[in-house]
Amino acid sequence: MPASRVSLTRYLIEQERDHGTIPPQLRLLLEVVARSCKGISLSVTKGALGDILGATESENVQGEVQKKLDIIANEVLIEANEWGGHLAAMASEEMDSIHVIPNRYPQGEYLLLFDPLDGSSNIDVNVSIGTIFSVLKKPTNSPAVTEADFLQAGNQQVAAGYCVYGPQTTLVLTVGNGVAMFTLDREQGSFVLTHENVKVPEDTQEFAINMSNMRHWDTPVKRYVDECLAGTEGPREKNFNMRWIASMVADVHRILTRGGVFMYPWDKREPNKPGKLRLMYEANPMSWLIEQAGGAATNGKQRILDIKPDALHQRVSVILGSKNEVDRVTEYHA
Ligand code: AHM
Ligand code: MG
Repeated sequence: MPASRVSLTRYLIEQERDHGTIPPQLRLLLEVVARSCKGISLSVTKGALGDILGATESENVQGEVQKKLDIIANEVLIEANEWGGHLAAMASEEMDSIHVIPNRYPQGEYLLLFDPLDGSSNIDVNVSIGTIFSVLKKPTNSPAVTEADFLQAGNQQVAAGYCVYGPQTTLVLTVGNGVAMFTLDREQGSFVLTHENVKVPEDTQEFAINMSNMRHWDTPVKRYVDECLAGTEGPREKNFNMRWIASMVADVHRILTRGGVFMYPWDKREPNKPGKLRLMYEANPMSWLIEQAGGAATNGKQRILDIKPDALHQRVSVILGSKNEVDRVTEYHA
């Protein structure tokens, strides 16, 4: 912990002062996202007492049944971000199409994308979940916003982060100048800077993948995991540990904290889809955070941040984390 407590607001102001990376509209945006996450965190902690558990009868654009909390979190983010004048439009994993800021409010220059509640299968079982967000700039000055404005590669992000709702509520942020972590002080109601210059170790002995899909994987992923499982007797000559939380936020948070490699690769269950995870709401923000912490992120063939999206809800294969392991899995794909 730094000697004096640095709030999120102070961090953002000092970043702007020192590096010029957070103009006032972007600061407002990040503070509003953080405030939304505080609200979502409160709902999460209420659990069965707050009527937030269980599923709804609706499905999202990907055909997944929406949980109550998916919808609540989505609404919290939309309502909080609509009126401030910092955004032109929003896009969410839980909405079919983009949400343009209504005419009654001023329109700003930023685009906000989010997975309002990541790790939905963990809500009802009281396991860590989170909110993931990504910020782009609207590419044109025209007042009309279209879906095409969102279709920018991840290397164009101006801010990205997530908030993990676990034993602690932690907000993790990059604006392109390293990664900072803020822990929610519940008594004060504020996010306090608790880690700066987060670094992912280049090497690791821990991997994260849903092993139940093993029979559907492609050869390079199978080879990599087989070699990890062979331990000291195999070509890697060391033992590996495995973790799979099924909340990307929680798996990525562990990797940012102590290293590791996370994989949700393409597999043969749905061969026409490039993967399960979404490029714009999950892979891009997480990849930028990981790279900003010295790690790497690819889809097996190319850097995720260089993928030019051709659809808002596009999916992608994801391999991210400790650099030397990501490089190895990527080489196996060559
Ligand atoms: P969600 O955004 O609907 O929660 O889905 C994404 C989640 C990721 O957080 C996690 O890595 C993955 O889905 C887990 O999938 P699986 O249940 O196939 O292991
Ligand atoms: Mg998700």
